[in-house]
Amino acid sequence: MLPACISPELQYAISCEVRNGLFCEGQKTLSPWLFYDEEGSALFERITELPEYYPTRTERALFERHGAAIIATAAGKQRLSVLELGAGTATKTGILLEDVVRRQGSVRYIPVDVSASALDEARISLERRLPGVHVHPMVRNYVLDPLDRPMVDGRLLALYIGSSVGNFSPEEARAILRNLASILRPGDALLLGTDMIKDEETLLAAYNDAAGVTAEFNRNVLRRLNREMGADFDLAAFRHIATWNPHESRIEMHLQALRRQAIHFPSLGTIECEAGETLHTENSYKFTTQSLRDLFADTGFRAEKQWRDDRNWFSVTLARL
Ligand code: AVI
Repeated sequence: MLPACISPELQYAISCEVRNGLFCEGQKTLSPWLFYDEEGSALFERITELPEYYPTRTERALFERHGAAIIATAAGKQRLSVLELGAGTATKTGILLEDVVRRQGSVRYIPVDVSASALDEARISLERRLPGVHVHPMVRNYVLDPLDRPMVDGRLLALYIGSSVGNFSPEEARAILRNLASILRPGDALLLGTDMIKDEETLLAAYNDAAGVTAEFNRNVLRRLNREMGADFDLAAFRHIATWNPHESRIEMHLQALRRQAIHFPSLGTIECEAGETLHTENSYKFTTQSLRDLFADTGFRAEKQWRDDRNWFSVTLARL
């Protein structure tokens, strides 16, 4: 099959990922951002509705219950603008933005994402759904590129929710928060959503759902490489694995080869996979009170207030410099 028509920049980024991650000695890896093509994003939306996948609904319930208090704490007596890292379709954010609009009549909302099309969708849908929300998208790879402080009056509230920070290594997570800290001023705040360590059974079930949606989400990365790189992965020859790594405090997702096979990439060459060998596709770090404290301390933030659900499964923390 011929590679699909995608932008040269995206083609190059995917090609670099594949060359570094699959054409290498040792553990083969693929970065989790590769999951989120159109189909992968739709599959992720389905994951968030699964009975086993508690993070999204737990965080949403925290926003529904404590949104007004979160916004009041962030704003103090000042006007608030809201910036969000990795905004995607910004569904849960709507709850907090409504709280800001209730308080001050309107709000400037700056979603930051690599995908201009996802940002455009978020802008159209939010401005239609929530009068008073004025969306000013910033197209940026917030992991690699320095952020710019947007022009705002009053305080800036930076949202990094959904435990998105958990998909980065502790070093990368620190680099992201330091990048964010560089554009914040005294009085501004960060609201960080993090999934907490809990019993292994609950953690494993969330990434091994009975309906097999997470398995489909995981395997979709191979479908994407077939379509966009012209590779010839046989999806049926890989099985989804999600395990809990207690030493690293993370769920690991892998795709395990069911038989020995060769995969051909027209522009890069051929890789071999042994039977049983895995491609490591995602880490999802889970936090403790202490590891969260360390993350803030290492990046110059001070936690001011935290909201958790009754089971202590998820936390949202408001922190300032
Ligand atoms: C987006 N991210 C926080 C999700 C997570 O839980 O790490 C991605 C995901 N992977 C499998 N299921 C959901």
